[in-house]
Formats: sequence, C-alpha cells, structure tokens
Amino acid sequence: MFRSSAPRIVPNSTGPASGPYPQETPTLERTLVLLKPDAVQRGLIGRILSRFESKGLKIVALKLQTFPVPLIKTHYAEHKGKPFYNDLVGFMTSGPVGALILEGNGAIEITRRLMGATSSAKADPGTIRGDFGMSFSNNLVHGSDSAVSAKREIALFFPNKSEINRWTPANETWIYSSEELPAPKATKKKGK
Ligand code: RTP
Ligand code: MG
Repeated sequence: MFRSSAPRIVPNSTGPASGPYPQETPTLERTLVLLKPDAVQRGLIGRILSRFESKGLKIVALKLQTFPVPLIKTHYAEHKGKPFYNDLVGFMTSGPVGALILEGNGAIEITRRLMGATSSAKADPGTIRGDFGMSFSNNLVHGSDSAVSAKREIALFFPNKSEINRWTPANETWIYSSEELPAPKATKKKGK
C-alpha cells in the first residue's frame, strides 16, 4: 500500500541531516483509533497512547466518551448478523471509550501493526494486544483497517472538524528525515 512519491524537500530544514539515499515515503494518512472500554477500565489509556506517541504518530484529535448504540452499530456495520455482533455493540457501549485520530506517513498500517492480531492471546509480544491482553473480544484497541474505513470512521466519531487539530510537533524534524517530512495539507478556501 506504500505509494511511490517524489521526495518532499524542505528548504532550510533545521532537523538532522537526511540519509544520502532517497527512499520511498509512505503517504501521509489519518486513522481512527478507539481505546475500548476494557482499556479505559483497566487504566491502560496512558500506556497505550504512549505506544503511539513513542512511535512518532501524531495525535490530532482526542476525546473520552460513552458513545450511543446507533453510532457503534454504524461503526461495526460490517459485522452485523455475525454471532458476536450484539455482544460487541454491548461491550463497546458499556462505558467510556477513548477516541483519537492519529496522523503520520503510513499511519493506517503502522497503527494496525502496533495493535497486533485481533486475538490478544495470539497477538505477538511487543504489540499492544500482545502485551496487555488475554481475550479475543476484549482486545483493548480498534484501528481503521484501510483508507476507506479511516475516512468513514473519522467522519463518524469526529463529525465536527473543529475537534481535529493542525499542529506541528516540536520534534517532527527529528522523527522524519527532511525528504520524509509530511507536507502540510492544503487548507481549502471558503466557497471552493
Ligand atoms: P477492530 O475492528 O475492533 O479494530 O478489530 P479487528 O479489525 O482486529 O477485528 P474484527 O474482525 O474487525 O472484529 C471486530 C471486533 O469484534 C470483536 N470480535 N469478537 N468473539 C468473537 O468471535 C469476536 N470476533 C470479533 C473483537 O473485539 C474485534 O476486535
Ligand atoms: Mg475491524
């Protein structure tokens, strides 16, 4: 899914020197992450967020809310009719959920890899599910599984664009080389 793109050179970059060999840079993406009720109840919000922050993914939106049943049903509509669907909806509306948007080059796939396999019991050590969970259903986190899902899920959980922040982390020029630095997204002018 990594797309080849022309190197994005940032003049006067104050970050560390880039490597001598230009490499393919994954596309700048946003992805929706949910910290499920088990993560909140078990006091794991901080440690899970820390995994994403430590990796270099940027949090551009963040809130804690008990979401309404219809919203969660829409979110998991692909699983409607499956034996676990009702339990899943009940679980996901049983208490507060942390909802956030992560941004970064290749953020969708990177986030899924940091989460680990769906079954926490089988997820690799080093992943969030592999390190913190034992269960298939209570598996701590959700992450969008594709660009299409991410767009749909972000609009569902963050319908108000004012909740989504444009900001530049102070350490960004150290997380990425100058060629990899995410290009600022163009801001649409009113009426266009
Ligand atoms: P998620 O959507 O939450 O990020 O998880 P996923 O892609 O890894 O897994 P998915 O197949 O989309 O399943 C959605 C969630 O439903 C629960 N589940 N329980 N008991 C079961 O057989 C079963 N199967 C799925 C899990 O909470 C899973 O994350
Ligand atoms: Mg899924």
